[in-house]
Amino acid sequence: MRSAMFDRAAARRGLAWMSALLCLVVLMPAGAARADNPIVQTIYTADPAPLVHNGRVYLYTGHDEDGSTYFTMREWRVWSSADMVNWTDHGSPMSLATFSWASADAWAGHTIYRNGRFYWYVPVKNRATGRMAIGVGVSESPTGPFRDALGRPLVENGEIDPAAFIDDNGQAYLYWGNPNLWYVRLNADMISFSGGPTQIPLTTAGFGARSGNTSRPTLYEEGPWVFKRNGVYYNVFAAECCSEFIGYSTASGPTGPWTYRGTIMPRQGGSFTNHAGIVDFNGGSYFFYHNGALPGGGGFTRSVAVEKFSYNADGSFPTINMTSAGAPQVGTLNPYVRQEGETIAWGSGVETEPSSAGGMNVGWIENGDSIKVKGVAFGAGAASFSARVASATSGGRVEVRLGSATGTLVGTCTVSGTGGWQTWATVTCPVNGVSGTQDLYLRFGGGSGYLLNLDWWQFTAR
Ligand SMILES: [Ca+2]
Ligand SMILES: [Ca+2]
Repeated sequence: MRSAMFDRAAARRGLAWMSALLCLVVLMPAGAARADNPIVQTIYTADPAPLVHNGRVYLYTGHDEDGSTYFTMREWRVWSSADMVNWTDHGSPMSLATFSWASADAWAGHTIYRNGRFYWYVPVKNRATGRMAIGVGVSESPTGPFRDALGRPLVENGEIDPAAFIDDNGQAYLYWGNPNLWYVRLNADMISFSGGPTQIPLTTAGFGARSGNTSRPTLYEEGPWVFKRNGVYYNVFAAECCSEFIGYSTASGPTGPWTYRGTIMPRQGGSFTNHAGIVDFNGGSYFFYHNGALPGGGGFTRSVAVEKFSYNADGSFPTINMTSAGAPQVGTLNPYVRQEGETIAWGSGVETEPSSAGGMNVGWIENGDSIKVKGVAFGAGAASFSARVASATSGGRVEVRLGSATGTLVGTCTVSGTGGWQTWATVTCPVNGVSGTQDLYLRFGGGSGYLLNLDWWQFTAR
């Protein structure tokens, strides 16, 4: 299995090296903060759909395959965070294989919660018709696994980019469309609907006049994101390809009539598409999008990023620009409880995979690779560091460092071979001089080749 992944891993190593170089070249002169955008460094991600549930932000994305020259996407991915900077990788709980009737194109989806279940609406190609259709996955957990709720498309008209919305009165809607814009009224079960698909008129008053090419009647391109705030209905969408910017319209009801309100995020970022997802979390508002910011990135190798913003007093959006700094951290991370190795603010050289112990683990770890965990609250001080590790080779070492990957070394755990990449053992080593709130770096050292895998880690207090 590992050897089969070698080519991919080799490609990733190049990516990681370039990533590290990018940090040095672009960020070091700026001083201060290191980049936390894009959110994920281990793979290319696209089409963010954030969902707040029980004090965490769950981020549902697509996955652009390495080296894509088209929208080559076979699975969806889930990440979560309690602080907007350290993101836990929950792997891929839904893929094309989930939908027996789907043949290709695991494209931009949206997940919504209702009555104890999570519904994940996705566009995929229907093998039987060759057209794009909307399927719906369902799970009792935000991280899945998701199963096909229907065994067939929920709705199919050759268009894409579903987004669900539940109004205050309980009526749910599913919006979607490219090049047109559609909705249906979803029933309370969220997997059936009443009435037929209805087209939302694309008028220039509703969705803006194009200034460039006139291949479409309005600015509306794709990717609707519909929500309600202070009694106003918002429809945020990707506008006027190519490159796309993010624009929005508002209405007094969920089906319009819509009024175009202008640009949120200008054309930026090295991807000719963009896709918005917006949530409020812990008193702040957050705008998710994608760009081509990772090394090797572009229109078919995208990465999801996030910015914090505040609505204007009149409810309008400010202009939101892409940054490499990302959103500020909400609170801190507790090192005295188990933290997953795959909870990462910035990873250099590492990848993830499903762990035999459940969840995911970090792998493909080589000499010099590192993981940044931001804003770790050590308080009065830590006494020891433990890590759950595995190694099919002769292991290596986990260096506990502060401030940067080459920052102060406060402890080193030596890892021996455990007899397999999924044969887990716990190593513990003392740490000294660790207190207060720090950016923690786990830096890996050893010989050549893959050294060890990391499932989780935890400190003990002094
Ligand atoms: Ca590596
Ligand atoms: Ca883990």
